[in-house]
Amino acid sequence: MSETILVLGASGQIGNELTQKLRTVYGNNNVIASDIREGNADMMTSGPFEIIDATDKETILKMVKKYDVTQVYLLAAMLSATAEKFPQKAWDLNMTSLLGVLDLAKEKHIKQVYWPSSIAVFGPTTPKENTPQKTIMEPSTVYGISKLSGEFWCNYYHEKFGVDVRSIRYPGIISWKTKPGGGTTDYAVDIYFKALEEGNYECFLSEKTRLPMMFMDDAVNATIQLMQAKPEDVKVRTAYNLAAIDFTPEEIALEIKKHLPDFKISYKPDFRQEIADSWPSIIDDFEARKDWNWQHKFNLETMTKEILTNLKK
Ligand code: AKB
Repeated sequence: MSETILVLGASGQIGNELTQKLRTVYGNNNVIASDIREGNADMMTSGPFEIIDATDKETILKMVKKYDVTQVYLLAAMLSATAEKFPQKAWDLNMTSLLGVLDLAKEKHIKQVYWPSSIAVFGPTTPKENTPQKTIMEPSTVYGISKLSGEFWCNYYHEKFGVDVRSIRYPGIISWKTKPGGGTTDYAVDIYFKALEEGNYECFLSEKTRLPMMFMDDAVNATIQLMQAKPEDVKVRTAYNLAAIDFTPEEIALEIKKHLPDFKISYKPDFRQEIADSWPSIIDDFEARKDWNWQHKFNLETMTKEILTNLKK
């Protein structure tokens, strides 16, 4: 498949690993990484890199023309916890960047767009378990409001202008190569680092808070699989529910203890508890599995082993 891809927000948690994978799939020179700040040495040297503000449509267009870009992956966003502190900035970043890229597709400068949504589109009135694709959606966070609005903008551009935009409602994504920043599910990444570095972790969520989660490798594979699916198979043009695992802080701590028996966890819930309490615990992703054959590979046990083995190196 010959594509030239521009990744906006390539230095972030998902952007970093997605860019590396896209480079192995499509060729290093066919994947242009970009961010508002410089990336790590590997990203800057393994292929083209440009400094781009994702809200600056004119610069994005210049880069699209410079490299003959066919696809844009827009990963720049402000996550749930930070967005509660800077609501206006979060809305501006999350919405302006999306509308700019959708316009470039509408104007036929690019052929395909990927934009991530999140489980944050759901709210306290949503059924918590086996949350279906279509259900009550009344988000109570700024981030969730921006993601739900974004989903409907994607659907609108698809219906009205034939824009080929695809999206996934990511659960909490767990990685060891790049840390997330400003999210509510970040504890499930921090806990591994702290377990190895300090032998203990103070969790900002309570022990019984169950949330939907996924290992980074699964998230990256799902994203590329959705983008490679035949257009007629992509039946959901808001964003797909996507699930892999779900666990509580207590359960992840028990799993870590199997490798590090002295590890200790304590709990001090803060403002992020209310955000977590408003989200589902277990997602039903029937449509993604049916429409484009989604299957996850990692469970809590295999993910923990993989992360701790790599972090110990
Ligand atoms: C967050 O916690 O804000 C994100 C998300 C679930 O979208 N990881």
